Amino acid sequence: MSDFYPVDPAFAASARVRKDDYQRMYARSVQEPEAFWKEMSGRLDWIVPPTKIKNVSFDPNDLYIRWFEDGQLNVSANCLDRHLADRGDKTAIIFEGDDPGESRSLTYKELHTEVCKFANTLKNLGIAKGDRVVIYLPMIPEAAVAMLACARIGAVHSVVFGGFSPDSLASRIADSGAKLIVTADEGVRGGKKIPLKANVDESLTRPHTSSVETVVVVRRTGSAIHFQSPRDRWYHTLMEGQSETCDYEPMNAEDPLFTLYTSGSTGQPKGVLHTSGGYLVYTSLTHELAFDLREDDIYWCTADVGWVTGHSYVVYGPLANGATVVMFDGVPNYPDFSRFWQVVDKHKVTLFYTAPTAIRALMREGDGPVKKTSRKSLRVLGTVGEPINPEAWNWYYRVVGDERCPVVDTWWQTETGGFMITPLPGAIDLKPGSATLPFFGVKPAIVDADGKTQEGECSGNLVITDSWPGQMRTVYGDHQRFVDTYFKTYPGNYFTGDGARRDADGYYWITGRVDDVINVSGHRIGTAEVESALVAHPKVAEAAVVGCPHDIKGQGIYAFVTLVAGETGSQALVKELIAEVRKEIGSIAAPDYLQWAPSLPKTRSGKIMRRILRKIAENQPDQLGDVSTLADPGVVKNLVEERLIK
Ligand code: 6R9
Repeated sequence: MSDFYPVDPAFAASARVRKDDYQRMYARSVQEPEAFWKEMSGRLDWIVPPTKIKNVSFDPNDLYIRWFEDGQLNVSANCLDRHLADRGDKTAIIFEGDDPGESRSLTYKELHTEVCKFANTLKNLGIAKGDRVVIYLPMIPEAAVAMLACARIGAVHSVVFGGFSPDSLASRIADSGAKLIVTADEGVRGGKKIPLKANVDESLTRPHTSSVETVVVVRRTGSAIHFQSPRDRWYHTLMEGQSETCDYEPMNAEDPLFTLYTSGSTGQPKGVLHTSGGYLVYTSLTHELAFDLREDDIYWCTADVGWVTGHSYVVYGPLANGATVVMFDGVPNYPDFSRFWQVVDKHKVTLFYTAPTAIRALMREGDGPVKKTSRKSLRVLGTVGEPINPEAWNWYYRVVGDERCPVVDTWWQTETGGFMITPLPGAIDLKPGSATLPFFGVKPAIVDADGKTQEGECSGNLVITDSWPGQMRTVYGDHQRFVDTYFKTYPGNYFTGDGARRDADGYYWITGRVDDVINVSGHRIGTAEVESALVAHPKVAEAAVVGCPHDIKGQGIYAFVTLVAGETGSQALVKELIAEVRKEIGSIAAPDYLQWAPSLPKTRSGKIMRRILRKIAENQPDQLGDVSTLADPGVVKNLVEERLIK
C-alpha cells in the first residue's frame, strides 16, 4: 500500500491544469481575487455581465457576502439554452433505473423542451419568481427538470431527500412556506417501493403546511395512490399541450436559487440558501477542473439530488458545462454487488464520483464483483462525504481504477456550494486519505480552540479566512442563525465544523466533525434531532446521542437513554424507540446502538458531558479524561460496564 502517488505524466500531458498552472493560478486567485473571479465569471452567459465582483465582510457584527452583485443571468439558460446551438443533440442525461432493464436518455434539446414545458406548467399553477417549491422525487430525470424549471422562472426550490419521513418533510414545508410540491406516486430502490405520495399526504396533515396549494405527481410505478382533487395533479396531464418554449426570468446574481436543509449541532435543520451567479460560476469551474472534464466524457455521480452533491455535481455544475450526466435511481448492491461497474460498462462512464461508505461496502464483498467487469472507460475517480480511510482509497485506486485513474478526494459542505479542498488530477500528487490542497480562491487555516492560527505542520479546527463565490449566503428565514453558527466561533473566519491536520507538504487531512454532528454514510445527522425524536416517546426521560465507529458507514449512531421513573428497558422497547426515530426523521437517523443509562454524566451546571459518552461509545473507557467536574462521577462506572461495543 503506497501513501504517495505522483501525478501520472501521461495524464498531465493533456490535463486542463498542470502543476505549475495550479501554483500560478492559486497564487493569483488569492492575491487578486477580483481579477481572477471576473475572468472566471466569463465562463457563463450573462444577461448583464457583472462589473462589481466581490463585496464581502466576515465581521459577525456586520456580515454580508455578495458576488457579481450587479450581474444578471438565468441559471437554467446557462444549463440549457446556451448549449442548444452546439450541443443540442448531445446527450444531457442518461437515466439508469433501479431495474437494470430500464434506461433512457435525453438530449440537451429534449431536456430544454421538458424544462420549458414544466416551467410553463408551474406558471399556470400560479408559481412566480420568489415562490418556494418543494421537490420530493426519486433520482429520475423529472427531478432535474423540476429544479431547472424553478430556476427558469425564478422560483426557489427545496429538494427533500426521498428517504426522509413525513414529519421531516412537513418541517421543511413549514419552514419554507412552499406553495407547491413535486413528487412521484412511488420510488423504487433495490427492488423495494417507497410510498412518496402517501408520505406527502401524511406530511400535509401536519401543522403549518397549509401554504401548499398544489401537489404535482409524476407517475413512476403506476401503483394506485390516493388522489385529492383539486389539490393533486398528474405531471403528465399538466404537461400535455404546454408550449415548448418559455422565456427565462432575468435574475440578479444574488437572487436565491435554492434552499437545502442540513443538520447542525443544535435545533432543527437549517435551510442553507444558495444564490445564482456565484454558485454557478463556482460549481461549474470546480466540476470542470477537478474531473478534468472533456467534451466526450460520460460523467456519473451516484449522489441523490436530495443532497448538495446531487445539486452541485449531478445537476448544476455538469449541465452548466454541457456534460453528459448519468442519473442512477438504484443502489450499489441491487441486483448484485457488480451493479456500479455494470452501469459503468453499459454507459461507458469515464468520470465516476461516489462516497467512501459505498466503496467500503463494496470492498467488503472482495474483488470478484469488480473484476468481472471491464471498467476500461474510466479515467478519473472521485469521492466525497466523509474522510476516506487509506485502505478504501487504495482499493478504489487499485481494484476499481486498475491503478490507472487518479482519485480525487473532494472536501466540501452543503454550506460551501462546491469543492474547497481537492486534488486537480493533472496537477496535484495524491496521498490516500488527504483531500490535498485548496481550490482556487479558497484560503483555509487551522486554528486552536482559542482561535489562534497555527502555522506549518499542525492540527486543529478548520476555518476559511475569506469568501469564495459558491458560499451559502444565509439561513433561510434566520440570518442571525447563519451569523451565529458560522462566524461567531472564530470572528473574521467561516468555521467549517471540521477538524483537520496539515502536513509538512501543506496537505490537508480532514479528521471529521468537531461539533455535535454525526456523519453517517456521508449524511449529516444532528445529535439534537435524534435526541428530540427519542424524548418524544412517553417512556423516555432523557437521551444523549453520540457517534461511534462503524466499518461501513464511517460513523454509527449511539444513543444513551434514560427512562422515566418506574419504567425498565427491554429489547422490545429498544426496537420501539428505534422505530420512533425512523418515523420521526427517516431510516438514516436510526440508532445503531441504544444503551440504557440510569443517568447521564453531567457537569454541576447540568450540561451533559458528551466527551465522556463519546469515549464510551468508541470503546475507549481508559481515555475518559478528567471526570472531576462531574456532578456524580459514579454515573460513568455503570455506563462503562454496560457499554455495547467492547
Ligand atoms: C459535500 C457534503 C459536509 C461534511 C463536512 C465533512 C464531511 C465531506 C469530505 C468530508 C472528509 C471529504 N466531508 N467531504 N470529510 N473528506 N472528502 O458531503 O456535504 O452533507 O454538508 O457534509 O461532510 O465533515 O463537514 P454535507
